[in-house]
Amino acid sequence: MSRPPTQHQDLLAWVGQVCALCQPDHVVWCDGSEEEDRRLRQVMVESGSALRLNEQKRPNCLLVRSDPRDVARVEKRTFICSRTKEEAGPTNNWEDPAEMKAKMSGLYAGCMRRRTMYIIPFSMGPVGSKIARIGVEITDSPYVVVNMRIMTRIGQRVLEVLGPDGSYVKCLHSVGRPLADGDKDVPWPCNPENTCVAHFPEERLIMSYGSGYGGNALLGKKCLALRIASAIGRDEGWMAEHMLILGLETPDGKKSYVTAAFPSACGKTNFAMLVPPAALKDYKVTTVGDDIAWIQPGPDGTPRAINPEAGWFGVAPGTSYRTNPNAMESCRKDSIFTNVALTDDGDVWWEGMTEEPPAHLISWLGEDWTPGCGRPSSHPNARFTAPARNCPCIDPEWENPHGVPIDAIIFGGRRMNDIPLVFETRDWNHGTFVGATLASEQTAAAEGKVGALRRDPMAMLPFCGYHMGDYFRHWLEMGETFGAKKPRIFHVNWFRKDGNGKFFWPGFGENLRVLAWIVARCRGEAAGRPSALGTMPDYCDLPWEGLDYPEKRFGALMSEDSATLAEQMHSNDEFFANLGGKCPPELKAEEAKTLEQLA
Ligand code: TSX
Ligand code: MN
Repeated sequence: MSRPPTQHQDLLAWVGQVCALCQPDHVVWCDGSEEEDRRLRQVMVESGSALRLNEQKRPNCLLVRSDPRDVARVEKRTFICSRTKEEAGPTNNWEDPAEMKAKMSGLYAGCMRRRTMYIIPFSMGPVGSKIARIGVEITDSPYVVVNMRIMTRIGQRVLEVLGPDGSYVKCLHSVGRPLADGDKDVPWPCNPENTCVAHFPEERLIMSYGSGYGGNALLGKKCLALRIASAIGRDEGWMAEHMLILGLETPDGKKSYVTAAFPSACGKTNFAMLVPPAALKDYKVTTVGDDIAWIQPGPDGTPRAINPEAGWFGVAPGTSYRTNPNAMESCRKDSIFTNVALTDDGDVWWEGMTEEPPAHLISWLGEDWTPGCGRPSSHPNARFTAPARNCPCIDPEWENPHGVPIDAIIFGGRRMNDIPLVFETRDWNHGTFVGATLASEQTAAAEGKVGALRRDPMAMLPFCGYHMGDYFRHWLEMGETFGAKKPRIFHVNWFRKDGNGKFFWPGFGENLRVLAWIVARCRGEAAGRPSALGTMPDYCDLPWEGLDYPEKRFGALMSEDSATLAEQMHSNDEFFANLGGKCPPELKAEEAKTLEQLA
């Protein structure tokens, strides 16, 4: 083992225990240097785990193909191991912490034999920020190290902030594929039969085994920054949310920041990096984050948000220069591509990247691919890992250690039939109710029926580290903490369809018109009309320069059908009842108030 670069006794003791348990051949403390990154990329290329892409077309980029059985987060094998089942709540898998640790220790025993163990100190949030948190991930996957280097801040500078006795989250990860003497390794080692991702919120500990993919393996993201951080936030009076953060500068030079939570497949990264339409180019959109927001009250109560991450781990299919040029530029260099297709000239391609597919590709499975062959070239959950600093619209304040002030929180869903383009909620409690009842129509048949409404409160269903009822209670309490400075809460729906099955709203850059109204409302500069759902813009309240959108069509897009919406309200009852006694009565009261308005 190289000499430990820290005096932190608790960390050294934990590393010692993990070494004894996992029995790696080598131990490397990651310093975060470029030299280390080059070396690890070389290791992956030489072992056949990664391909170097064309240096002219994609400088400093790798292509990795996972085992086809290891392509997504494993929700069924994700556990919240709080002391009691009651604390984890009915929407999480729970296992007794002692039993889970015993089970995982059995799996970890000797699992790193003939492998190298990497110790990655990382900061979620700008290094040294009071809002940031430190984690240390121990892993046997070089893929995890090179990804963590993009997605978080890693290395020696983090150990310096941690000092001899700072607190940190222990993150243990193994691909779960021990090698016996003489065994040849595979390009993507994993263990799908025994995959398990366990969280111990009381101990601030994460244990992950068997998967090398995304949220199962890059433990700073969903595991630390959402599941563990949500529990820390509850205890300490702040919020860890599954939200993008963006800045809007209006033509008068004023700047506002908003956060937004959307369930999957609603184009969250696209919205975070929205490009205003040409006729409205005096508006400027900048990005602070595309996935996670940590929001804390500043000294005067103002909610201030940081992005705990340092990169985008974005879904590649569907991303193009038309849908998201900023994401395309972000992954032009210094990026890692997972499960996308390889072009004949050493570049990448995925479904939706260009209108015309190349005549020949090597698919994510490593097989020859041609346009008519009937299989997708990339896995639908294929990803790019790209540094946020590469993003042309990155916000100048994105690394401000104090965060950015938040004026509005936006919830959104994919709702074909019932919900208007935008409304402002009545107040914080009503906004919490709207977030708590967030739902979206399914686009993939992976789980359940396409088109079915899937509930995803605050887009946090798979990411809340404790009881969802307690989480709603925490939201209501945060309203009091923020007091007069509390953000306004809005709901948007880009996906309503007309009688002909056509999308009412052009979406993408045109969403700026909605964002402009939201920000103007926060500044007291925009009118609105009361409705059953909240406050809505009239046609004349949105900027229409450069878009020929008929006023009548807008009327239909904004219409509310009382009967349909009332039925929707009643379908909340079952969900709330599922939370046992823990659904705050305030939320039921908001439902009753809305029903009254609809009557
Ligand atoms: O990301 C999307 N956004 C947000 C952009 C800032 N998508 C992509 C689907 C989610 C993964 C959208 N799709 C949006 C949207 O606002 N709206 C739609 C629906 C839509 C799709 C195509 C067209 C219009 C609307 N029109 C044409 O393709 C010409
Ligand atoms: Mn996400």
